[in-house]
Amino acid sequence: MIGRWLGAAFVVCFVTGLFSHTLQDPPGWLRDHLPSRPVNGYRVTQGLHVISGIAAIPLLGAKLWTVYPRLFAWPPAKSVLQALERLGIVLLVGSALLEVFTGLLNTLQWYPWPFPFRQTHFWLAWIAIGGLLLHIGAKWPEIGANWRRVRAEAGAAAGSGAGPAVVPGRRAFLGGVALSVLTVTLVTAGQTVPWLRRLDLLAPRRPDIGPQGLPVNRTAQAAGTERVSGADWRLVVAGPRPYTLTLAELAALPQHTARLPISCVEGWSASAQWTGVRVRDLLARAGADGSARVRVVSLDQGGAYGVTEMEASYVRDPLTLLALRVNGEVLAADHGYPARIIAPNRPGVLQTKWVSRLEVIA
Ligand SMILES: Nc1nc2c(c(=O)[nH]1)N[C@H]1C(S)=C(S)[C@@H](COP(=O)(O)O)O[C@H]1N2
Ligand SMILES: [Mo]
Repeated sequence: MIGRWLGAAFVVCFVTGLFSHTLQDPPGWLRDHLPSRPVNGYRVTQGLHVISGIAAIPLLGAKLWTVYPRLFAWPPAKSVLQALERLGIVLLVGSALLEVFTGLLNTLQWYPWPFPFRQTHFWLAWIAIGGLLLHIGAKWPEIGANWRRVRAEAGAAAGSGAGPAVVPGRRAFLGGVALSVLTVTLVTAGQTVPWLRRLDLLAPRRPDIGPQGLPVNRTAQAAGTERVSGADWRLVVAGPRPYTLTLAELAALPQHTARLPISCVEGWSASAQWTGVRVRDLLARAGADGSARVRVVSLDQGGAYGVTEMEASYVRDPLTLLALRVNGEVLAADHGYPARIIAPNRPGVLQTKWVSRLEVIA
């Protein structure tokens, strides 16, 4: 039973994680097919990713608790085949523990290790899922026998009028696990699910706390952009017909408003009303055609997300803006003053703040 719950959590986590990884780092052949709709797609998938990952922690603990004496069985293996199977379990348990541990610490933006988080988390996921498939394959005969036994017992019990045989403590244990999963979910899911917001006690973010009612991951101070002057700032659009705009000129172009979420890979998300110039209008003016991709360069030079690339489907989307305002106000320094990218169905890390340059990629 625990195995089935845990398996479900792992599968949801794996599929949503692959989606997130693909949006952030698309392989060449997928680049032109990334979906810019539904607007809240990434908000939902990444919310599910972090919710199922957190739920997997008590489930993994419970699963290990039910089997741990067998992890240390002696002699370790009676045959080569069994030795291989047990080696697979070492990989599965090790990668699964490391995976939920690194994922949880990433939601806290805490990286107390020397390796890169994203690549490690990605490859561990493949090892864990591969190990899980091998494990289910190796145990398939036992799983089948167990199901047949349970069904036969239930049938016999129905015939005799007695209840099914219950291992003492089983119900209490399962109830305890279910309660743990429910609790950790309810006190963290509010970082993305609006109607659970009031219960959001343990998540590192409340999506409504921050300047202009939105959280901030990288502050202007950390990025060294807190004193950018709107009078001196210029937007350079590089393409077949490059040009430069002042902030006043940018603000004088046709403005559009869209309600779009920031959906951080760490699991929090928040929607806001953004106003600014369509990226496709800015690029068309530079002579780009409808298949253009764009490199977005920020004044934030120290961090990992100072330069990002935007695929053609987002560039074309009329909701993709170089935003100057949020909820009617000029962007706060922490939200990317004077201009930031906001696009639908996209990871927060790519919603580049403090933009200074857009370059059409040939
Ligand atoms: N230049 C720059 N833009 C950035 C980042 C960054 O580190 N540098 N962080 C991104 C991340 S991880 C997120 S989730 C969003 C958050 O936007 P907000 O701070 O306005 O809520 O900004 C993105 N834009
Ligand atoms: Mo983020």
